[in-house]
Amino acid sequence: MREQLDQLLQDALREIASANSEDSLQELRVKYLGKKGALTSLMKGLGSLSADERPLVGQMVNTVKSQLEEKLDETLTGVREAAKSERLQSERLDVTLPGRRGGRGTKHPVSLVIEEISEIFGSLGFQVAEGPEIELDFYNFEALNFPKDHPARDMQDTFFVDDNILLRTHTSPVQVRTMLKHAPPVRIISPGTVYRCDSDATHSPMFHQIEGLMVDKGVTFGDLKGVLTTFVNQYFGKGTGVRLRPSFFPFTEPSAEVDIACVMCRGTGCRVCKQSGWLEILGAGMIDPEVYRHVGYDPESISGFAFGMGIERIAMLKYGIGDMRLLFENDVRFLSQF
Ligand code: 2U9
Repeated sequence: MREQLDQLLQDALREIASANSEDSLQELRVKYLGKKGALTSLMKGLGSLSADERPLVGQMVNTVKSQLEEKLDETLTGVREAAKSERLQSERLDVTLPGRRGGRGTKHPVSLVIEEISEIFGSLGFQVAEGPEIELDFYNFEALNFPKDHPARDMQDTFFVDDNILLRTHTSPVQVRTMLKHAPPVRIISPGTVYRCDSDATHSPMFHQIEGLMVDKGVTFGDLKGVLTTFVNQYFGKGTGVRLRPSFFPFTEPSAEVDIACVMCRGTGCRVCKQSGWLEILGAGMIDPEVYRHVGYDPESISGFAFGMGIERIAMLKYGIGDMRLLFENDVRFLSQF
């Protein structure tokens, strides 16, 4: 029986040494140490031994058992380590590989409209002027001939920082600042963000405008109509109808609302133009002499016109956007279409 035990130990150790996977080691554990394994069947022969021999051989069986367990555990650890390092080798990170690029963004429709309109007025000799979004009452209201009790000056309509400082309600203060710095002739457009204390389905408290200003000797209402008609034809298509209606603004006299023939139905009447065939896109007028006094220009020797339009409205008409809120939600599924 001793010889059989010795033989079993040698065979098992040899097989364990040549095993190279967790599965084959598990099979060997079952083959030699399992309930129906080789060692268990050998132990069954213990009963046939003499009382003297039995404890000695029993001890040998235990020694062989623990030797095999130790060898199996040790080999299993080795096999696991080897598998792990092989996995790490094949999965090794190549830090020299170039990174994955993020998707390239697209220009926001509001930015696109600002660029397209600036380009057209640029070709007509207008330069882009910019200024602060947090303004003094003087540049936003006083110089533009807004009376002290004008509703636009009310807390309900304007975001005030304090009595004298506010978020600009239009980009007109840029024109005021430009005229205070430069003598005529002046030909500028001022695109930018403006703020009004107004929020519902068709009004956002933050929106964008482009205003324009042209001051020189002998500028007439005819020049105003010519410049705006050229712009409309370039931006909305050759032959787009233009119509001026009388209006009022504190900073222009006379003043006009400018309509274009509906871009959807071309004037026959539809839902977008409320069956009128016309869309209001601009406000405009000849600069009021009172504004010139505030910036030190002589209203007797020069004249000029100004106009203003809301960018969101133009973007919605140009790209057929039905809801203004889409422009401010930053949903890439919407924005990536432009
Ligand atoms: C100076 C003098 C005059 C700019 C003008 C309008 C008419 C106008 C609106 C269009 C839609 C504002 O965004 S909107 O609500 N603007 O109707 N803006 S004339 O006149 C100026 C500007 C600066 C020194």
